[in-house]
Amino acid sequence: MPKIVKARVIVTSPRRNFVTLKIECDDGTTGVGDATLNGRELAVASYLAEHVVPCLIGREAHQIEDIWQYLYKGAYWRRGPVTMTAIAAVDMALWDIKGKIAGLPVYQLLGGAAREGCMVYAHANGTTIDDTIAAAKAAMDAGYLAVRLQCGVPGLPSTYGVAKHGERYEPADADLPSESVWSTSKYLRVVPELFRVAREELGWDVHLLHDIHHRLTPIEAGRLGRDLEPYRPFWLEDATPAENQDAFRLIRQHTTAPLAVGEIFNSIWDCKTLIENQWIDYIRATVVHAGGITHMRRIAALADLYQVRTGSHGATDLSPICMAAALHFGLSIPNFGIQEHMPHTEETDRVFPHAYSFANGLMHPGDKPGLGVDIDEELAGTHAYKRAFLPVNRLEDGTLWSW
Ligand code: GCO
Ligand code: MG
Repeated sequence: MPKIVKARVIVTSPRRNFVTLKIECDDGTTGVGDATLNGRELAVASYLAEHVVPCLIGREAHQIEDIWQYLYKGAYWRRGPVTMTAIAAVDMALWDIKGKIAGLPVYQLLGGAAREGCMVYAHANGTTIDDTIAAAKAAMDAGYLAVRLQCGVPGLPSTYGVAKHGERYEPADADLPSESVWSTSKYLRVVPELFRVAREELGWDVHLLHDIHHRLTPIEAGRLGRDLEPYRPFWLEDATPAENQDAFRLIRQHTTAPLAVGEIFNSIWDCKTLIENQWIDYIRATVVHAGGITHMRRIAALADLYQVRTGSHGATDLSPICMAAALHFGLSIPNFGIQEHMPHTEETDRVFPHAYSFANGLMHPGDKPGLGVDIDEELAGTHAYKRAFLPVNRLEDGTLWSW
């Protein structure tokens, strides 16, 4: 039985910050786990280094469940994004090790492939509706079967989902949080028009998604859902904040547009009421922020009882290690729905060489033993950490709003 002899935390910044846990066993096997929490990276790095790594040394690497329970129950302070991201990193690294020792890709250990690949959705962001449609066409030409549409809101200087200087979108861009301006009434006017034009220009064979990023009240979300129903959206994401899970009951009463939520959830308790009441259709929790593969399988199993499918978060602030883990997970569960895919920068891909691939709208984790992803530590060492924050959002009168 391999014993853990070393574990270290690697912080690197190939165009954006990533935190990685690397675990090493006495037989020389190593495993990697993503521990990145965008804008709060060093909190997880220090939680791991000071409070987790010392507890791992000497443990049997194969005892994934016991180690998970030890870190969860043993901390006394359960849940929360920092704790659950740290546990996720350990969990991913241990599945990676188990796969390498077994000589099998992780999805085989999870029950084998339940489908040919994981359908992924691309991002189409544009300042205008026309730009957004052009970006969606490019994604469809590249083979994507599903596309998320976000466009600028006339009258607002910047919009969620739309990069300022034509760069790839995924902010964490300033030494202190930058500020955006928001108007719900202006936003609610443009989105139905975006979807109307999209169906006209893109046809009906492509799945169209939209992310509201927690900015509406439940009744506003119900109205938007109704307005979009004729265009058959695949989902409306994060319609309203979900700390109060009951908020989704109200949205459900007003629209049949499918609802997705959960990219900021970190445990099964965050989604229990939503799932059991069938107030959502897709659960967006993901491996890195929700306790790893072990806990995500528990969430998926609960969701499956209620015909809720997965639609895991997969923005570029989640490292390629999380992407690999999400694909092994998604390939093996019965109720996979869709997976978000934003390609990483070349710099990031070089630091994290990986076996997963994209073809014909689907992604596959590859057949390398373990997760099929690694970290090039030497290269990682050349990209120094730089503090970066997510933006904050204010209404036009200065009121702080959800970003
Ligand atoms: C998404 C998300 C991201 C998040 C980001 C935060 O749907 O991809 O909403 O864009 O804002 O991952 O770190
Ligand atoms: Mg989102």
